[in-house]
Amino acid sequence: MVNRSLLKLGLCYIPVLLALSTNFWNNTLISAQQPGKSVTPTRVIIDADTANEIDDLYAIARGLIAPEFQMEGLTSAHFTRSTESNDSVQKSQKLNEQLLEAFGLSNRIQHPIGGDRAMKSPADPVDSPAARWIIERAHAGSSQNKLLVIALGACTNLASALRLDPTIESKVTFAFIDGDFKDGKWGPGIFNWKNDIAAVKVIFESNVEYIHMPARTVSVEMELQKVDVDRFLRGEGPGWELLIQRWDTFPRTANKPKKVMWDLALIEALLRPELATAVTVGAPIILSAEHVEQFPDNPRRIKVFKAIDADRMESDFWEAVRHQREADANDAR
Ligand SMILES: [Ca+2]
Repeated sequence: MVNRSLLKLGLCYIPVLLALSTNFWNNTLISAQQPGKSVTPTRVIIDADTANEIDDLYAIARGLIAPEFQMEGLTSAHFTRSTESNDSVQKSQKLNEQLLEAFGLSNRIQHPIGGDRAMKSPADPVDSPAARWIIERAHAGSSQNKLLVIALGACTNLASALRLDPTIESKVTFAFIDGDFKDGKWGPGIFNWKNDIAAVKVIFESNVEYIHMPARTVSVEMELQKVDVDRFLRGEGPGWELLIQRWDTFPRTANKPKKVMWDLALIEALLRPELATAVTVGAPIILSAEHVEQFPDNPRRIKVFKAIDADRMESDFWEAVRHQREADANDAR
């Protein structure tokens, strides 16, 4: 029963507040520094390889209930390294559709399917409804009202959108999770990074405003406990039940008492910058999926989270769920 209060939140924020946003990062920092002050919700598309793991669903749900986000889309990503068509994106798409349906949001949040393969090279975009939707929503804004696109899987759709229409560059902020950053040095990623290294190169070598969450040494600290999942989500409606079901039935998490919620750490860091430590550094030179060259003086500057407060992020997640539950209860009265 999230939909009614989400609708209400959406209506509260309609264009009255347009003037404020300069870019996503400054806007969010302003909100962090001035608690309680109303800020423009950021226009957001979440792009997720939802079927690959279970953390995507928890991250997406956190985004869906965030009044700071005006959700403009939930797009699907593939999760193989293949540059040949494969059905992994369809699995993510199916789960995205189930999740939106369970939260009663299917008719309100666009959910176009993403590319069905990795880019063959940085010059070869994979065209898809998701990439086209990113382009369309980017042009609905401006450099003063950017679209934030958050990649929780391979960043094929983001990079392809940028390649298909380079004029979106000043109108979007991209965020992505995987490739590592430890003790001031970049390293290769574990999964998303390798699933489309050409797409990573496109973004790192562009001038798009970019925020990076390292997985191997940073978001790995973000965990949820199954006992909390059962305690706080059971009986709270089909959307939340789907999250429990996913934990219970996914082979790598079934019967596990806790789970690293990689992707949730990125959503939390974007929503609550005070819970993460970000630095602006030179982008590395990406030589291959396995090798990067350090380039601290690279004029291409990007923001990277070098640490997170995982305990407070976990608390924030449950607080947001509780707040949503109360909003739903008020709507039901
Ligand atoms: Ca993911």
